Amino acid sequence: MSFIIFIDFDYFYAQVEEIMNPAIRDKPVVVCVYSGRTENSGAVATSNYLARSIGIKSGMPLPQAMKIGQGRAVFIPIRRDFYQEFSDRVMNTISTYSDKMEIASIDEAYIDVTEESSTFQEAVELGKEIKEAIFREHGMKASLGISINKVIVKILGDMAKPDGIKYIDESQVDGFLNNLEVKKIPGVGTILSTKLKDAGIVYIKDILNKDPRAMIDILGNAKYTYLVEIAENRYNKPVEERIRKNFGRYITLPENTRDESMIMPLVRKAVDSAYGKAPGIPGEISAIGIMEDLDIVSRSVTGGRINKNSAYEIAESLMEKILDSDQRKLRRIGIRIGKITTNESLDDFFGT
Ligand code: TTP
Ligand code: CA
Repeated sequence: MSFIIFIDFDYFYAQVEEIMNPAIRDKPVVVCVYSGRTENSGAVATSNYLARSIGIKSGMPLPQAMKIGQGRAVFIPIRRDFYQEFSDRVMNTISTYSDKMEIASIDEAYIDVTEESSTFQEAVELGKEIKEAIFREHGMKASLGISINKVIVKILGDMAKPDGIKYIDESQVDGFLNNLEVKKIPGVGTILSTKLKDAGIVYIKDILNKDPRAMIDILGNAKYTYLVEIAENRYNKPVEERIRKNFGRYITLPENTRDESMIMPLVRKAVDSAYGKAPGIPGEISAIGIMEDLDIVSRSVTGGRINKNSAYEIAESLMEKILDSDQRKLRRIGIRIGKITTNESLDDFFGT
């Protein structure tokens, strides 16, 4: 049994533009890809919900969008690198909640929080914390789905839009699947769902009552297997670690505290864990304190090769510096190590 959280940033490109320029927030915002052929040729990349409510949607030709939005909508040329950088920062915040993270696209990620939560309720609390953190630290609104597999969480995340959380625990999954339309499943587009409807299939469970050969004719082997696994609640494709490696470990304290007898053992535990993941000896170590209000404070040292024995002491003194410099209680602590020297790079250095 896994606890999985899916996070999808709402109307992502357009929301980044709103965050950078709050003055446009109350207007329809349209992010445009200009093709350059003529002045207004191109298409809508995405738009905020106000723009969508008046009919301006992704993929729409620009002249049409401009006609609808004339006089009130704001049209902004796309700036992909900027959105990517913004995304990296938000993903980085999310990555502090679990080592098992799959960045699925510029604005979608799955994290497996099974190890971080002893009950489903704790996974939900963690989801709420993540949602708060990405809003607080980046001003970004996101929608979350929380459940036991990647397909269900993605569907829940879509249902949670905008700016919401939806979750269902293991005991509710059967009921959820019973009422789940096949067209809601990721990977089932409009063309396929129309074909399935013609074959008498509206709900995912309908597939189980049909002749497999007829189904495979429509779906192909792979998609048929995929849909049957979902319908029978056997789907369990793991969250694949797809993220830039940073060899950090964050731990949530049992309660918000400044009590060093509670904090320091977890600092040492985080050091153990970070060193356990690293492929060599670090030249840099950082302690991170996530405060009761989710603000983040960090201290680090760089230099030489920091072996694990000295790392405990260094990490504790860094954490003390954080506590000395700040009056707030800590909610989570983290240790991050960097500038790793691997055995291979030492071999290079000595020319062996
Ligand atoms: P989506 O996840 O499809 O949509 P969204 O984030 O804009 O809106 P929401 O999740 O609230 O429904 O797309 C993610 C980003 O990908 C989107 O912000 C812009 C980009 N994109 C394009 O550039 N062209 C497109 O045709 C689509 C659909 C998205
Ligand atoms: Ca999105």
